[in-house]
Amino acid sequence: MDEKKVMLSGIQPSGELHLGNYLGPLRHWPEMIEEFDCYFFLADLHTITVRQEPAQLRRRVLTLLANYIACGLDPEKCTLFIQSHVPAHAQLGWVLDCYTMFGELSRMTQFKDKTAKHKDNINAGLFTYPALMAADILLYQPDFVPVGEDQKQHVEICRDIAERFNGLYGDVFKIPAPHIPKVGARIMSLNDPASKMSKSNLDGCVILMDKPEEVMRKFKRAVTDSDTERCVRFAPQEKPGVSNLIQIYASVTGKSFEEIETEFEGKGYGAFKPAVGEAVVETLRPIREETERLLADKAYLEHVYKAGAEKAEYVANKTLRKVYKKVGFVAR
Ligand code: ATP
Ligand code: LTN
Repeated sequence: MDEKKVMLSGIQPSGELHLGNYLGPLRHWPEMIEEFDCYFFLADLHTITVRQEPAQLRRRVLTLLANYIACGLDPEKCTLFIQSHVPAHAQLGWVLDCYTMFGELSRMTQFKDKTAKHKDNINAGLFTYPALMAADILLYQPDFVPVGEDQKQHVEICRDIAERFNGLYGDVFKIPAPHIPKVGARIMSLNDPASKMSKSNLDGCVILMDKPEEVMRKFKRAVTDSDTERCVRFAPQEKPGVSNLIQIYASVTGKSFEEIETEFEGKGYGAFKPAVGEAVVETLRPIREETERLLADKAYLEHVYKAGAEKAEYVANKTLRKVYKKVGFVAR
């Protein structure tokens, strides 16, 4: 019998992948596929909570899939799929809507942030999004859900929903734990270290597909701190800009904060910023090149997502059938 623990995560194809997405969750995924039974999906159903241009969404889904593979997610060793290809997500999503409380949804930080940003489109999907995310997770009975810090609240509400459902019907769902990396859990914007790196602030955001010149330009312009000592020291409260760069440098080189402080002792920010830029360029180069190669091979990408959907659907439907039976639906 296969005793491997199960792991699942997803990213929205709402824009191009950036360094925060990569250094936060994605970079750690390839090492997990050897050890766990892994499901990684493209959360396109979630993406339409914010208005999208259809042709661009289609393009982004394929780019994200190519990025996943280029980052080391071997489709032979894990299940890669597109959320909308597995109808069970929407089906369980509806059931869980009915076991999720208005009050708990109102407390979600992402809902508050997104409604502030998209005042002209505060739709019901944006509000009930955590119930769909709970369905995404619970269908596969995972032990862990690796995400960045900002998604922790959504994994917690997923646990609450699962416990509520299990409380009523017995042990239907495994209760999953969030898995948040120690370094890189929250990469901040390069031009505003007070807000997280995000697609919605492109200036301070390094895109995985950025050309080396572009990456270097962004790092050279990165906001550092206006303190007088101007030395490379990790102190997130006093020196948020430099500390963010240290986090990035530590993530891509594997060096500790102390080693980095020693390396740049007496050198100041002028030497540090391009060094971080160069390290990031070298990390991203093979990913960008492999993504471009894969995007030119549409037949292969199609093969990957079709095979992935089949594998995912088999597991998801098993859980969905159990849930339908528990709530009292008549089997077809
Ligand atoms: P947006 O930029 O629109 O806020 P996003 O960049 O947060 O979107 P998501 O699809 O919401 O993109 O996130 C994908 C994954 O990347 C999630 O697990 C999230 O926690 C993680 N993540 C996002 N931004 C960062 C960041 N700046 N640092 C670390 N992890 C991040
Ligand atoms: N909410 C996540 C994307 C997402 C997800 C999931 C992550 C949707 N469903 C299930 C982990 C597990 C986001 O916006 N980053």
